[in-house]
Amino acid sequence: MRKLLLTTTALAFAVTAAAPAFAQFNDRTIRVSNGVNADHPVGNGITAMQACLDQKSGGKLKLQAFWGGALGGDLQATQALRSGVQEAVVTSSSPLVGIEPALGVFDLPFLFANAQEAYQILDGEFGDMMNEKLEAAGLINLAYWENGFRNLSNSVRPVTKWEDFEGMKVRVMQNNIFLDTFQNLGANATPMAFGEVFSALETKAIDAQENPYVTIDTSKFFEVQNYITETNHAYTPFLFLFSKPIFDTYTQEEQAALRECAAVGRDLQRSVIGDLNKQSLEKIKAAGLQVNVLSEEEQQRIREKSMVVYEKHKDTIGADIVDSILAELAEIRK
Ligand code: TK8
Repeated sequence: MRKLLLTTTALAFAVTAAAPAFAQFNDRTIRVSNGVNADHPVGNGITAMQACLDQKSGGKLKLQAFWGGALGGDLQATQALRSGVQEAVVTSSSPLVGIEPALGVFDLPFLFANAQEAYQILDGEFGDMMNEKLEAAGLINLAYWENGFRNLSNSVRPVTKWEDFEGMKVRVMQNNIFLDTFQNLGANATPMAFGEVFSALETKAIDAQENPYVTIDTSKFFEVQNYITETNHAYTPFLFLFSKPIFDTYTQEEQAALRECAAVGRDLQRSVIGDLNKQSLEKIKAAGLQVNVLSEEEQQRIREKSMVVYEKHKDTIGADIVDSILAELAEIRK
């Protein structure tokens, strides 16, 4: 009897060991869209994430990236995820405040002083809490990638103090906090989807827009602008969102691989974006644009003038959310 049991166990082990490798993975094509172009640092992240998925799934989980808003803008693509007709999108948080108002906290002007603060908040309990809210809206945030600190470009005049914004037609993301931040500075702020920005700048329908240097470079905005002002007025995260209706049909192993590899892509993207922003700024200067860096005093003036936006939007975002992130930042800065 004992011999029979040993033989059976050995046989069971042999069968398991011989089971096809990656049996818990299915051949899947994962469409992931973004509004920026493939030469943006998001492209670096996608490449690193795919290499990780190849190793974990034996090549069964394949990312199919769509660039330049080919599958629609941030909000449109995100809605497609919620209805289960698209797998993933790398989107800014800002256009999604209609889905989850708490995301607006990231749009408060001058909230983060540097990227390290942002990473600590996003990758910690605060980011997890936000992810729970997103999951309740049918969205799995696999990781916080980096859009980055936003700077102004315009075609009409140098901006070296907030009064220079007076009457300037500035495109902002579809988000009332950004709208109020620029209206409060005297600008004529216009909410607009990212995909419409280049042609609006080119036709002078708008004078200005604001984005990180890598975006001003890779989306070619610098080709139709004359002035840059380094304002660092807000840090926007990218969300690597996955459709919850689709994610729930994946095996535990597939879900774990996607989460782990999105974090690998995040870390790679964050590690290169600093240098790529510097390279983009050099390219923008070489193209002949005049670059102004706001003085510390002027940044402080704009920061103080913008604080009214916190009060105006605190309740819409959630007073507990705003108080919590400000308390965490105060702790980090001690
Ligand atoms: C790209 C956008 C962009 C954002 C904006 O899809 O809309 O200005 O900064 O990166 O998400």
